[in-house]
Amino acid sequence: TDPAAAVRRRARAALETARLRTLALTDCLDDDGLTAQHSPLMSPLVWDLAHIGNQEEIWLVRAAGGRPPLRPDLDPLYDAFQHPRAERPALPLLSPDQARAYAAEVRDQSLNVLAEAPLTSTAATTATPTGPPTDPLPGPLLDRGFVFGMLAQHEQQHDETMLATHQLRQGPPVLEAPAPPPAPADAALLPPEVLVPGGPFEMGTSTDPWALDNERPAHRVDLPAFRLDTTPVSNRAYLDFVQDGGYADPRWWSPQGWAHRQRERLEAPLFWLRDGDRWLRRRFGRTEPLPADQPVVHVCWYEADAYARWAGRRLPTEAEWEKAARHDPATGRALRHPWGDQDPDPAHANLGQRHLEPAPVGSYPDGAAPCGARQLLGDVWEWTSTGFTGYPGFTAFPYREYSEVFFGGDYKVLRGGSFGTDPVACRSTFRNWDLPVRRQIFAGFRTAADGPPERS
Ligand code: AVJ
Ligand code: FE
Repeated sequence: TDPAAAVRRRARAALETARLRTLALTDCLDDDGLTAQHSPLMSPLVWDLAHIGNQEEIWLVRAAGGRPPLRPDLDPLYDAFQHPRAERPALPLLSPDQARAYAAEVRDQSLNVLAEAPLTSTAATTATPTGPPTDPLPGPLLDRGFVFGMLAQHEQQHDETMLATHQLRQGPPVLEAPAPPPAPADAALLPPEVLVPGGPFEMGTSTDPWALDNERPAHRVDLPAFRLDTTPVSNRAYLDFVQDGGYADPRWWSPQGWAHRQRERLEAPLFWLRDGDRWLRRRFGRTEPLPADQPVVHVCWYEADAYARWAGRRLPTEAEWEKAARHDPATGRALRHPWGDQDPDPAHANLGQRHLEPAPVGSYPDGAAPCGARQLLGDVWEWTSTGFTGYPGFTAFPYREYSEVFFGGDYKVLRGGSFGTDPVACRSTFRNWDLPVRRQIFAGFRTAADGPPERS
């Protein structure tokens, strides 16, 4: 078997899967729905669509493929750093039909690059100097198909952002998906927390060919024992916090969190509605009873942090989360996914927008980690206590604006992916980040506590 052929097959499938999803998320609205701004936090969907094409042109067609530019005039319009989201509707953007045609034209070129590019390079992908986007870096970009994986992940990340835009949008539902399966019989019997014994583990990766720069390099981290919730915090548990007056008691909140709660008058997660003594939620255009056994979603970091303090616990650090999700004490190895190195399938995790909501807590026994924790991947992104920074030895690749410009700790790390995250953009090393006030992402959390002291 030819390893380059296998890379080409995987790359083509990942690009095609992403494009089908992009089109499904945009073809379901008319031109007004695509050009409107549904929230000041989000771009018009037609911006995401053309930006997906433009990034693919810049990195795949030009930088990796060495092909001439198609539409260099579009670069400034679709540069996320030149125009804040709130200002994007006023730009002279491509129309929906023009954006679709542009993305399709770029994709034709990409498939030519994929067919012709040499993919067998063994060049190290970890430590490559970063240049401006005009610098061609075809060797490292093409190594084991990295650039194809990078663009498939980029498109899927924007698809998840577009899904969040759909959730913010007012109006009748346009998205459909079957409900997730009910919780397995043992969900109610699970211990509330698992113990992760102290000791070193391998954090990050130097070998995963499609891992992004901020996941690199692999490094040893030694952690004391800790305890971690077996599952994400449920709506039922979170409602206890709400009904116990958690939003009215500054004892549970960090000073910044309390100031934010006051300023924004937060009373409950985003999209929750009180109806007498019942709680409802809005979900993709429908209003429905709050499902008590699903993970809470649409909470900001400050809310997660306050809940944890109320519960007498804390958020896990990013390193704790990754150790729980990867470390196999039987072998000492770091796994790619909690269940092992196999690609995710529907029995492992709620990923890929197969459902439009999280599955009940305790679901997916086949996806459990060696420590016994469930649903570490999929369902909801999980806030950690850690500010986003580079690992020791971090090198930006291929551009500083993917992650390096967000380092410094203002952004909090989220782990694990949501029901709206595609498997290509989800693994136990994958790092997401957002500001501690953000609630429109599909984020929940689980809590942790210091473990029992080690016996020596
Ligand atoms: C990794 C999800 C924080 O959407 O802002 C997309 C991904 N970067 N285009 C974001 C991203 C550039 C990024 N997140
Ligand atoms: Fe982007």
